[in-house]
Amino acid sequence: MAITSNINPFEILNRALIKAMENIGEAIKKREIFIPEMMIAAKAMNAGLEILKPELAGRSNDNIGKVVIGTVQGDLHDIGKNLVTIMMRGLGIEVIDLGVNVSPEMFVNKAEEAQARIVCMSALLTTTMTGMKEVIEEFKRRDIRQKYIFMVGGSPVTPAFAEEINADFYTPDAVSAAELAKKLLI
Ligand code: B1M
Repeated sequence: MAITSNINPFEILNRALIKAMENIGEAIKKREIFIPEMMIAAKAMNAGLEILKPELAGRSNDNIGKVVIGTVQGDLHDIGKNLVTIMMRGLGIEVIDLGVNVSPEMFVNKAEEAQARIVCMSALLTTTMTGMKEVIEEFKRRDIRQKYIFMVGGSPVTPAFAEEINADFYTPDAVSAAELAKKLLI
């Protein structure tokens, strides 16, 4: 309905879908809703994203480079990561999406297998964001840290945290992540 009414897709995303998730976050804090409701909301959000996907992303046929992306170990939040993936693909970046709860070993193995240039990590929990450091440490242990550019994001992540864990770039949202990745790849 909003799409056929020609409402800007980014307005639909920011003012309806993301705003709704913020409300859900507030409601759970106040104990007005519980985990099952939060799961229903997340399902609805991912379904909404699927519908909005063609409107949000451009339709580039270029293939400007490879990125692997995942939500770090112990973390099941995938909506932000999915949004980053949609935006990057729209800009002609080949994105290998490793899903959620991705171990450091999996990040390394998949990045090497794909010969990716950028490793993107997402975390939504203060308890799991430290997993980003473990991923970078695993690349260092295998002596391949310098081959890759590390980008991090997710609501608890900050530029200071990115610097502390030796990531290369922090971006606050999916659009800036995709635009930066494009700049880095071309
Ligand atoms: Co969870 N959860 N959750 N949850 N959940 C939060 C994050 C929370 C803030 C809610 C709250 O208490 N107010 C809180 C975290 C508190 C904290 O750590 N500080 C929380 C908690 C506590 C939990 C559990 C521990 C609850 C429990 O079981 N007791 C549990 C943990 C499970 C686990 O992961 N092990 C849990 C579970 C869940 C569900 C499974 C029910 C569900 C997720 C389902 C799914 O993702 N498929 C869920 C949801 C939906 C949320 C909220 C409501 C919404 C998250 C979301 O999708 N937002 C969230 C409250 C909130 O955020 N206000 C909450 C929309 C999305 C577009 O935003 O992911 O931030 P976001 O992505 C943004 C940017 O951050 C950025 O781009 C996007 C915008 O363009 N971005 C990147 C993200 N990744 C990036 C990577 C980049 C660059 C930018 O570069 C690589």
